[in-house]
Amino acid sequence: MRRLFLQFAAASVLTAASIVTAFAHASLETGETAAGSYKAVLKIPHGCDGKATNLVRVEIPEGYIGVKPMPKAGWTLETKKGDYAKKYDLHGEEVASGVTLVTWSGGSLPDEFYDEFALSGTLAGVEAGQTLFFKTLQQCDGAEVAWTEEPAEGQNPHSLEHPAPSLTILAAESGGHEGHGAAPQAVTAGDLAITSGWARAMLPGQPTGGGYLTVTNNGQTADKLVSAASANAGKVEVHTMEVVNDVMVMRPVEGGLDIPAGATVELKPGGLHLMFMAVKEPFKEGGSVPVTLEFEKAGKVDVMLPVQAKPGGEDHSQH
Ligand SMILES: [Cu+2]
Repeated sequence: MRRLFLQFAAASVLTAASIVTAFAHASLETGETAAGSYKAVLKIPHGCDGKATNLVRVEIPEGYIGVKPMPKAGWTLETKKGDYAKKYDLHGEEVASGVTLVTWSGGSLPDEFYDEFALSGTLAGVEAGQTLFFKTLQQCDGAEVAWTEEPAEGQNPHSLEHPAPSLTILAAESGGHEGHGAAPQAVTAGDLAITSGWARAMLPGQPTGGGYLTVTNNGQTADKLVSAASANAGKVEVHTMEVVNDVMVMRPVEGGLDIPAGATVELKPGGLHLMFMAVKEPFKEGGSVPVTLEFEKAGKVDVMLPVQAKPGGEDHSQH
């Protein structure tokens, strides 16, 4: 079989560059986690324009509750408390307010050293795929850096000059969600019928996986698959794949996938597919993956994709 050369060489170079950039920005040591207790370790990699850092202030994002900062020798620690935007349940107790701003000041962190500033707390009321931004102000003698930029919808966060340290919420550990070798199921929603769904079994350590299904529109009006989500993946995208000059190119479908009136749209290996990203537990043969599809007209539709091991298909190991 002829090997297709994937367009990943360029992607790998980009990744290497992003890693270098990431070290130069204020960032969180752990940038991905599931809801529950979370220790935020903020890394300050350098001073401001060569000057020593003497103040670090962090805005606590909504959804990170019961926050306690860790004192640091040589630094004065101050917290500001306030009301959260909503009420949370923390170990059976209702929590409506807490620490919203933390400041470490009066220390001196030379430009040539890095240091860490830690918080402990609980991520509550957050959803898989959501990103929390820990806006940070870094002050030095007469200079400052505000790490407060958030990427706009669809913008590459690596293109920002001073991105806010960010945390992506992952799906909780699966357990009880997986069926046992469930047969493919047909689901109807309005004029749509969803059939032949399955997800490909993944290799241990593989972070991304593929899912397939067929959507038939039995109605008189066009619909559109606008998004997909799964409790078993941090993010789900609809991808197209085509071979251009012997190069296999995979990319997200822009603006939703059209399901024309009377048409059948197949997501199948080697073509359109669901791409599961930030998968915590690789899909195992015999299990099943819950997916919520959102259509413009038919609304949200829940489907279960049985996990099957089949040869071939697109290579998801690299992105
Ligand atoms: Cu893909």
